This record gives sequence, C-alpha cells and structure tokens, in this order.
Amino acid sequence: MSDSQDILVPDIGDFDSVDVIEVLVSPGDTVDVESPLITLESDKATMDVPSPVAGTVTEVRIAVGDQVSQGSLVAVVTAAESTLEDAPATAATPQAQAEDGDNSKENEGESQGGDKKEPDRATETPAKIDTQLPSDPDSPAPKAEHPTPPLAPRPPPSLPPGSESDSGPLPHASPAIRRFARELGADLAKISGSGSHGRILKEDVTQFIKAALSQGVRDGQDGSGLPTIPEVDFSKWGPVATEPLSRIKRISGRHLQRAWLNVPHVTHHDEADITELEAFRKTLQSDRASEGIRITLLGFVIKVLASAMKAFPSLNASLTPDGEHLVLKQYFHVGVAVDTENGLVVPVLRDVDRKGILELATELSALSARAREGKLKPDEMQGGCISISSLGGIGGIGFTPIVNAPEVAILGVSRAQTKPRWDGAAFAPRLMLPLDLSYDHRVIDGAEAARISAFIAAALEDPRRLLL
Ligand code: CAO
Repeated sequence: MSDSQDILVPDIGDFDSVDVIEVLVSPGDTVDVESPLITLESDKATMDVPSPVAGTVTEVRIAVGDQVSQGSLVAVVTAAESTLEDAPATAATPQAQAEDGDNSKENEGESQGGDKKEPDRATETPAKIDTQLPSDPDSPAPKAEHPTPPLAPRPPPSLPPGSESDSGPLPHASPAIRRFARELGADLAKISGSGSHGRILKEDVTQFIKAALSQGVRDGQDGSGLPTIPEVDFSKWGPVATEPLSRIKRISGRHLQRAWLNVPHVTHHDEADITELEAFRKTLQSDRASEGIRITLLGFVIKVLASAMKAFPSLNASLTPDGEHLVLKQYFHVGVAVDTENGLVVPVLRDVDRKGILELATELSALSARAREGKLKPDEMQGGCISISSLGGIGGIGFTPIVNAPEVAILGVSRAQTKPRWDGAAFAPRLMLPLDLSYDHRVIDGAEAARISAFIAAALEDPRRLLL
C-alpha cells in the first residue's frame, strides 16, 4: 500500500519569504529519503529541502522564483509504505550527514528538526542549510561510519566548462558542493557521486578537477586552453645557440598573438594603378630635392587612408570590450609600422586629415628615424585609429597583416610592379601597387571591405579625388 504525503517547507530558522532558486524534481521522479527537492536561497544562506520519504513525486507545487516560508507546500510524494516509518529518523540522523560529506555548518538546520513529530499527511524534514558559502567544502568532513566506496571509473573528463550542463537529470549534491563545483567550473553532470544514493561529495569534485587538469597537461594544453607547441631538444640534430628575444619583440609578440587570437581576421587583396601618382611623386620629389624632403609613396597612402576613414566611419572605430558597441572616433591618427633593428614599432601620425603630403612626408621621416634610434616616447606610439604596414621598399606581392587591436583594420602595402593592364583596346604597361586590407570581421563586412579597398585604389589611381 502507498500513501500521498504533502511535503512542506520545514523550519528554516529566522528565514521568511525565501526565494526558490532550483526545483530539483518533476512529477514522476522517484526520490529517496534525503533527496533534495528544491533549493532555497536567502541573502544569508542557501538550503536544500530534502524529501523525508522515499517514493514518487506526484505533484510539484512550487516553481523557481517563488518565495516560500515554513509550511509552504513543496510537492506531493506518494511514498511506499515501507519507507513511512523510517523516514523521519533517517532524514535527521548524524550518520546520514557524515556520509554526505557535508560539514557540520552545512547541517546546522538539522538539529532543529530531528525530534519533530511527523504530521499526519504533511511531512517536514529539516532543510540542509549552507551558511558558509564557498569555503565550506574545505573544512574537513566528519568521518563516515562506513568507508567511502572507491570512485567508479569514469571517462576522461574534458577541461571543466564554466557551468553545469543544462539538460539531463539534476545531479545529487548538497548546496555547498554545488557551489564548490560552480566555483571551480566543474560540471556536476559529469561527476559520479561516491556518497550515499550517488550523492556527489567534495572529494568527487576535487578528483574530477585533478583528472581534468592532468588530462589537459597530457594533451599539451596550457592555461589558455590552447594546445601548446611541444618542447623540442634541437641540439639532438646539430649545434644550436639560444639568445633572448629583444624587449620590443617580446612585447610586440604578446600583442600580436593577442590580436591574432581575438580578432576574426579577413584580408582583402586589391591593387591600384599608381602610374600617374608615381609620376607626380617623382616631380614633387625633384622639385623639393634641395629642401632635403624625401617624398615616398607612403605619404599619399596615409592621405588616402584618412579620406577612406571619413567615407567609411567603421574603419575608424573600435569595439567596446563587451563587443556590444562601436566607438566611432572623430579624429584621424594613423600608425605606421616601422622596421627597426630591435623589432617592429608603430609610431602614430596625428590628425593626418589636416596635413598635406609634404608635412606628412617630413613627419614620417622624422618619426621613422627616431624609431630606428630607439628614441620614440611611449605617447608617440599611442592613440592610433588604424595602421599601415608598408613593405614596398623591401619587396613582396602581398601579405596578410595582423590588425593592431583594438583598431579594426590595417592596410598592407607591397612593392609596386609594372604590369600589363588591359585598357579596353590593348595591354598597356602600368605601375600596380598591391594592397592588402586586413579587418576585424565583427566590425567590417566583406562587402564593405571590398568597397573600402576599391575606394582606396581609386583615390590612389587618380589623386585628384583627394581634393573632393
Ligand atoms: N613600391 C615600390 N617602391 C616603394 C614602395 C612600394 N610600395 N614603397 C617604398 N618604395 C620605395 C621608396 O620610394 C624608396 O625608394 P628610393 O630609395 O628610390 O627613394 C624605397 O622604396 C625605400 O622606401 P622606405 O621604406 O625607406 O620609405 P617608405 O616611406 O616607403 O617607408 C617605413 C617607411 C618606415 C614604413 C619603412 O622604411 C619600413 O620600416 N617598412 C617596414 C614596415 C614593416 O616592418 N612592416 C611589417 C610589419 S609586421 O611585421
């Protein structure tokens, strides 16, 4: 024979109108004595309300977000007759607490209900209160009367994810253990409990974390979760020398790796016919030869880029750290990558939209000279809105520059080459400049990048467009 029992919220001390944060059972579930039914959370403590009887849940009368007090109806459980007599004693025995691996603080609430007489139909079992939140599980657990059974073999765990799995039956664990697991990022659904009725104990969680960490090391992962490059003894195959990286390389290396890993990069390749521009540059250069100004193509590229930033505001933007907003800059500062003996530095030319080609050429020469002498001040390398990396003086037909985050784009320039170009009637020799625009795809779409690139190429082909 079986009997339906109303399960009420027991005496929960001074707490009143406490939030229900978890409902751990559904109608049809089978519960054991001590199985947690719901979890309550006040501003001072969390507590499980366990079932005082074993049986089948026929009704759940509470939902997450409800507020309850002593005597509120939690659920109706149809109890097997054999469990009825045992129920109150089992629920409150100290041995049951010890087996659960819970510490004494967590079970403070139990003493209040141990002697409680079981009501006729409404059954109360003391709530399991967790007042010492995260640190509780670190306290030594009372010794269990029976030795803890060995952990069941379990599949090798992956690195612990940040939260518990959303699906599947809820794991059997006390509030303190849930909290402990949550803090360590351990998914309780992946942990086998070695306590009574499969309850997850603190040791189970620590074992899981240890196994996950050692598995990670075996798989060659570091703290970032990325596979590491295995260490190799190169001297096995011939003589080697090891020397430290320059300070600049160490700093820029970290920055580049961070940008490479964080920014979804795409590089758009294009080329600009700079035949006319180059003729103009040469004229300008010979006109100004006596002044000692060195006018290279880069001054024009900077100027064109400023126009592109005005025409396409997303090019002159940065994402907020939460990735939810764009910061649109109203100023136009351009960083230029300079190759130095010690590594890459990126001085910034400010307000390039307001400067002419000659002024930009003069400033660029001065900045790159100071960069190579190691004389740049930190603030001369800050505040850039976009960067240019020009390898044109060295060579190459194209490359994929890394966006200098939090900027959202970088323009790569390779060596101009004379190529045959179809003019509609015949092939004509034209000086073609390769352009590589790498961009943050979270901010700039591919179509927009193609338009930006076409804008830059068109402006370089016909410098009169700069006047528009
Ligand atoms: N195509 C053909 N010729 C080019 C050119 C191009 N795209 N760009 C420059 N040149 C020519 C210049 O006109 C100059 O010719 P002359 O010697 O006849 O005057 C010559 O190549 C050398 O130019 P430059 O490199 O000294 O000057 P610049 O203004 O073009 O560039 C600077 C200045 C500082 C950007 C450059 O010297 C530099 O350091 N580039 C390296 C950038 C870099 O390392 N990028 C990689 C970053 S990621 O690791």
